[in-house]
Amino acid sequence: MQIQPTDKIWKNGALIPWKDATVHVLTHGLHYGTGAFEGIRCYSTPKGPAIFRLKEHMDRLHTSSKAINLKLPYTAEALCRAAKDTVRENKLDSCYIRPIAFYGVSGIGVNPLGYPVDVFIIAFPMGAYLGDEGLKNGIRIHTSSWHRITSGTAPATAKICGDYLNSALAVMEAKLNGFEETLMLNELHMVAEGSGENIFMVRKGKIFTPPLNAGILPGITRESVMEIASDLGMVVVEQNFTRSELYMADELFFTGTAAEVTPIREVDRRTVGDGKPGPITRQLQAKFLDAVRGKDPKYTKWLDVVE
Ligand code: PPE
Repeated sequence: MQIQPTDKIWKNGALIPWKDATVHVLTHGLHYGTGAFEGIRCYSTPKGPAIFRLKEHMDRLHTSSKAINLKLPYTAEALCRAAKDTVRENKLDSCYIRPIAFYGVSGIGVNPLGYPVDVFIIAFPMGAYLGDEGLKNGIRIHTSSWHRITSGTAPATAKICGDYLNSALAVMEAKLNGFEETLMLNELHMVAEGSGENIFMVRKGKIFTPPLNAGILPGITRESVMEIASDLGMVVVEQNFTRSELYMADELFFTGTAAEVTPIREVDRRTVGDGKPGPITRQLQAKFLDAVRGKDPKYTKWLDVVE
């Protein structure tokens, strides 16, 4: 995905020019994936630009960092302020925000304990992650031959840079095979998640999504959609399910900050439902998009206005 540069990037407490936001080639995080990151969206709302569930994202950055023994030198509150400063400074109305923290430069070797930590926050405009067409009419996916990383190998429930080699392998495989996204199973052959999205399945009016112990990222969009669904009186069950159950689904959709609520219209060359986004997917997508754009008073609690 191409991005449009903005003016400033937040680095270790200061806003610096976009072109100066570089790292040394000996950065530990580059060699060994020892970093944690976030993906956050800021939406244009009637009250101006507002960041969706900012505190939850910065809290997750802390949780992810803890999993790799990385001590973040900034509190979640300080990082929230920094994210808002970055959006304001770049005069962005709606954008994607990418905070990243990683072990920096000291020596060489796998052990990063004692290394300095660098923190950056980048903000830039972003449209529909899986395309406008995908958001509207649904995408085609397949089941990856790569399993989702297991919790016995790496912290699967944390957003760690190195974990994304797994996602990158899986999404490249999908693209090379002509699909728009991938779906990974875990080592127990249970459905886990996409390369950067959580998955939901609808069958006979009930909604299912894998539990955290399937080895998935605890998605903030996932949690928001679960809350919206329950507010609408829908039943959402966190339960493991198999690949073959996907073929019996009435509806499937992905959730994620970047992907928002993206319907899935085909899985492993099998049409989902009648091949069009189903009624539950459409209703949840509409409610979610209203919530993030500040159009539903019930969910303005999730918005942090950039004054
Ligand atoms: N699973 C994975 C593996 C994942 O990376 C994401 C976010 C999610 C689930 C959904 O989590 P949440 O955003 O909190 O609802 N993926 C981010 C990165 C995408 C990228 O291209 O980089 C995102 O959506 O921002």
